Amino acid sequence: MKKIFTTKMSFFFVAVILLWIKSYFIYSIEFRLDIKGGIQEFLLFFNPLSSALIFLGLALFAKGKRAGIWIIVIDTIMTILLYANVVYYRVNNDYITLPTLTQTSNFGSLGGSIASLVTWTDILYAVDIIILIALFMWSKRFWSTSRMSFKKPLLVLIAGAIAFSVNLSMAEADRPQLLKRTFDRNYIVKYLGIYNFAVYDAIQNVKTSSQRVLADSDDITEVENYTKNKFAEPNDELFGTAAGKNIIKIHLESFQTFLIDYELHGEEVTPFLNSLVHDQEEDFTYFDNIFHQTEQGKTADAEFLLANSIYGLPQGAAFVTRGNNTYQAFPAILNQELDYTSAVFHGDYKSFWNRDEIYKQFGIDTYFDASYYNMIEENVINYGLKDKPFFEESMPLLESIDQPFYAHLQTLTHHHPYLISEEDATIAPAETGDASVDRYFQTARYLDEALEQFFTDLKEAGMYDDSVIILYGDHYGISQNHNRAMKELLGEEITAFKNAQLQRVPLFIKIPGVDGQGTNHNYGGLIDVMPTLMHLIGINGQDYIQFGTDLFSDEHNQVVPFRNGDVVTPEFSYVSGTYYDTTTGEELEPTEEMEEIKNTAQHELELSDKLLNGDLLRFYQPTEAWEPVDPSIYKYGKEAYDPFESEYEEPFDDVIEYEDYNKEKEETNEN
Ligand code: GP9
Ligand code: MN
Repeated sequence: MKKIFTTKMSFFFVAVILLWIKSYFIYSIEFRLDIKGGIQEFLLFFNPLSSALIFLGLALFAKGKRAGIWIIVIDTIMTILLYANVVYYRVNNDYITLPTLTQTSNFGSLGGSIASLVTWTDILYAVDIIILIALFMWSKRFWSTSRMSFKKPLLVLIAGAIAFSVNLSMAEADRPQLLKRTFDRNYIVKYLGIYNFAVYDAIQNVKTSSQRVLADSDDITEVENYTKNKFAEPNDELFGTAAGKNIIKIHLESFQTFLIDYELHGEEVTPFLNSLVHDQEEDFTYFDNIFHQTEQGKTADAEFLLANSIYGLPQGAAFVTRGNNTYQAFPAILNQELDYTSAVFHGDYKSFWNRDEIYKQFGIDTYFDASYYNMIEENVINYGLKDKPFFEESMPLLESIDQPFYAHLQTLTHHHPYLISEEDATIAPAETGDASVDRYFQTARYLDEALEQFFTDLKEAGMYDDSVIILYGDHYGISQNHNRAMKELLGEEITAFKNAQLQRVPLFIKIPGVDGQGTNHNYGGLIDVMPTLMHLIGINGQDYIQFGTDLFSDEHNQVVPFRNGDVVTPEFSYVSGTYYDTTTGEELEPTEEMEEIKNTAQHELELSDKLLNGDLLRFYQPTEAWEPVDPSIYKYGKEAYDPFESEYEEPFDDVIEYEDYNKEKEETNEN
């Protein structure tokens, strides 16, 4: 018995087990990880093991008793890292990242209240270290003084690496492309643990900062020349027609253009949106040839395109990996040029897609995230708040902010895997047998109804007639994994060409006091929305770096680069290396001109990447009066702004568990 506790190896394993159990225990009680299903439950328990084996295992390379000291030192460092995250989480509901460490403002809120965040029971989190020290003092006299053979620590590290691979592959099966898509810190911590998250975060930051360091002010000139040359002069009749008006921008989650006027079982799926297309009285201009241009960042990419007229990145979400860049985003421009306020409304928690950080760089004054909404069981489905309560509860919040405002409302129910309760479904599902595709129409209908109600509320509040209203689909909802079902629904084979054409998303714009144009067939992308809006508001876009052009301008460029390098124009489409006639879908032999157009479009994407990777806007002064955005002045959450001081029930306790959620994701792999 004594022998078991007196060797270096046994001391090491005691340390591993204690750190493992402690980490699991702290994750469970301190972080709100929203664990759903057995796999997530298991991984939360399992994930500290690999870190404990690998990090503590390094200590075993030290000679003799020093190995014991190193185990204690490394254990203490890991505990400090974990505990610092606990304290940070208690205030910010988020984890520490390297950039947040350098932005002292993040700790500003911590400063005064640090004492209230730490309780005496926290000392329990160090109990294992005290046990280890005692065990070490007692047992070290029995330890051998020589270095152990290299084999043993090596085996430990290999075991740690195997545990990590098992962990990561199970996590990726449950959440495809977990690390690449850079979803949410919460996900990475849930699946891989806080220690692995810290390593991941460090690697990301080294990558980002090295590219940034190598860039200099000359690099912006090439980008500036390109965008100035592409700039399209405003449409004289429309320029400034919306000056001083509120902007209400509504993000239609996963909404593709094919839904407009689509009939299922002889019924319109989205009668309300269809009425905006067809009813001239509504004065909307509907664009039917707009493409989404997003990649892995999905919603975040769409938001990014609309707020900056800069493309997202080919991999990962710029929202996350370039979340600390300098931007000259639309909300900040509106504020500096015309004294607008800005707010985002969204029924999900603030750290998703790193919104709570990048919004500061965009100059967004208020972020009404899920903490402002009543997230009770009946109001919540899938990723967050259902669209109907979302719009309903957004109304008073919208009325609480200073006008003129830029308000961005982000819907959520019409999101893969399109979960909907029976009471909320007012149209029967499609019958392809592909469950998420079948429900896609039901959640689209639900969104349509939610919008109709919101428009009524806007009218009642007197805001409808006096606001610019924009609606846009953010990205596809049905991926190529569902081609069989889509073929059945659309009555044609989903070829590569057809799939590219399906990347259309609707765009609606209403300008107060200006007649709608009905359907505008101009080709464009989400990249073009900001330049269009700027001109309507009466700000000339020429001074700013924007890759898109005004959709209403006679000089608007109708070449649409996709983020994957494909290109669509009214005449031809370039899809995975092949040219097609956009109208007929027939393959084409490319002319030199077509190749040049395609190359220019791809060059544009490269310039956009260069701009982001080098953080080049920090070198750009758009106007004499321009003041770089200071992210430290923005604070989000009810502590910063709470118009009604409403008390909501503690979220998540009541969130519905979806047993088939993970199963379905596995079947479809990715939405
Ligand atoms: C989550 C929501 C969904 O907050 O925006 O993002 P998506 O999965 O569409 O990128
Ligand atoms: Mn989305």
